[in-house]
Amino acid sequence: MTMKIASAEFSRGIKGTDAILADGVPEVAFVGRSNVGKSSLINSLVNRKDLVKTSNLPGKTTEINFFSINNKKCYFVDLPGYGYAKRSPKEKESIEKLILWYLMYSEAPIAKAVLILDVKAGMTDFDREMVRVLREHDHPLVIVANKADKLNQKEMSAQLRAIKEAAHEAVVVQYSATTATHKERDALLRIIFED
Ligand SMILES: Nc1nc2c(ncn2[C@@H]2O[C@H](COP(=O)(O)OP(=O)(O)O)[C@@H](O)[C@H]2O)c(=O)[nH]1
Ligand SMILES: [Mg+2]
Repeated sequence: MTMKIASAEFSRGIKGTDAILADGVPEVAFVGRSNVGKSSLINSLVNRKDLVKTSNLPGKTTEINFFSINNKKCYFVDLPGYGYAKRSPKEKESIEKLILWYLMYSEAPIAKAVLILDVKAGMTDFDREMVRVLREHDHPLVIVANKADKLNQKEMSAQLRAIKEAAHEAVVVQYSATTATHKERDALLRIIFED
């Protein structure tokens, strides 16, 4: 698959079955709790400030948003963020259901699932559930421990160890969507696009 990202554009937002899922384009799925920096991470990877809307008001997106990378060499798929405290229980449930539907039943050709965490907060219960579901459905997983700029090296290694253990030794990469250099970004892209 692609590694150098030459173009990125919004394709479509979906709330359930849609023809885009069957067009044969491999998908890189970005999942994570609301406010962990998922949108910022995608913007950092495609080297754009505002491809994906970021906000200090978390939890606004309730659709699965598809972004075409290099004219449909692959899609970056931005899933709605879960765990936003101010949502009603009913809204929370419908978002979790949408995410689980996409990962379990949509038959999307998921080449890689990128689980984003706030490294300071670590793994939540639904993050653990995500890891379990991704494993069960053989979706290759990489965990991005984002907001690495917030911890010193000692705190970082303790958090990374705890995350790795909770995620049954999954691949965990530390990252900062705010401060990543081009070199760090390319290193993460290489991991995302490797088989
Ligand atoms: N310090 C720091 N803040 C970040 C980082 N990534 C995102 N943020 C901030 O976290 C907040 C939520 O980011 P956003 O990308 O909208 O999160 P999303 O809800 O997961 O899509 C925003 O205020 C971002 O500026 C990071 O790596 N370091
Ligand atoms: Mg977002």
